Amino acid sequence: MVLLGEIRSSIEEGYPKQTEKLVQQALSENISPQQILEEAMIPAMRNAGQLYKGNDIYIARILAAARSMRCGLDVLEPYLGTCDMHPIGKVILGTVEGDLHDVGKNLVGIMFRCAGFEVIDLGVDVSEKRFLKAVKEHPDVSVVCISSLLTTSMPEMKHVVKCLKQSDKENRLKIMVGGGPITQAFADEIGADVYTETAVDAAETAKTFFI
Ligand code: B12
Repeated sequence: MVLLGEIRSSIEEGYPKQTEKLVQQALSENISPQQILEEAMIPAMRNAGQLYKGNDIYIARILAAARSMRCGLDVLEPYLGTCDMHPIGKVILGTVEGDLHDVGKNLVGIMFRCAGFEVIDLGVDVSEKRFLKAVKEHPDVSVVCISSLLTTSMPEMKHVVKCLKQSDKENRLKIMVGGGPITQAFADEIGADVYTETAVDAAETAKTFFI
């Protein structure tokens, strides 16, 4: 579909305003939000990542791509699900300290909201103290999602999981981890409860905790 191709190029080339307009246009042409996300936006960000990895584009362009993705997601989010119902659970979400990547984390947040969860997004560069404080402030939280995109921030993820487990005397929390370098083996090693490769799978898996 031509319009989906245009959204893809607009994100890859880093045009936030144009992305916003094109996503709006796609919605008004009754293209489903899921299709826009899965067939245009996520592949665009993945492709921009490959180009960046191969030194084919500069950092300014990847930043513009991430900004365009954010703008597109802001338009799409209200259409992705109905969250008027009573939330099925409360989730705390953040990218670990030392790591500023937020595109994947934001997608995780959106997928959880669409699946009917209330999401408390702590943002990026989140220390273990902030995770612990948020868990304490929200005694009804049952899931903590931790994201890491850098191999250098993986030890911090391990630290956060350890601190959360130690503080969770009643065993009420499910700790979910994810991000580019994270694997099932690493999740097992650090004692996380769940690893999934994608944001969609993360939200779907979390729903099973409440059934
Ligand atoms: C965009 C980007 C940036 C942007 C970030 C903008 C932003 N607002 O996020 C900028 C330019 C700022 C940046 C900076 C850096 N980056 Co960078 N970046 C990327 C890039 C190209 C894309 C990441 C992305 O958005 N992917 C798209 C999203 C949708 O995918 P995702 O994040 O993986 O998320 C999916 C899943 O992993 C999962 N998921 C994510 N989180 C979670 C959490 C849970 C709980 C679950 C269940 C699932 C889940 O769901 C998502 C969707 O399904 C990647 C390359 C790549 N291919 O990943 C490099 C990459 C991550 N960056 C890298 C590096 C090295 C850096 C820098 C150190 C570069 C530098 N020298 O300055 C800095 C670090 C800054 C910092 N302290 O964090 C390396 C990391 C290598 C490594 N081994 O650690 C990568 C892999 C590029 C590379 N190959 O060299 N980066």
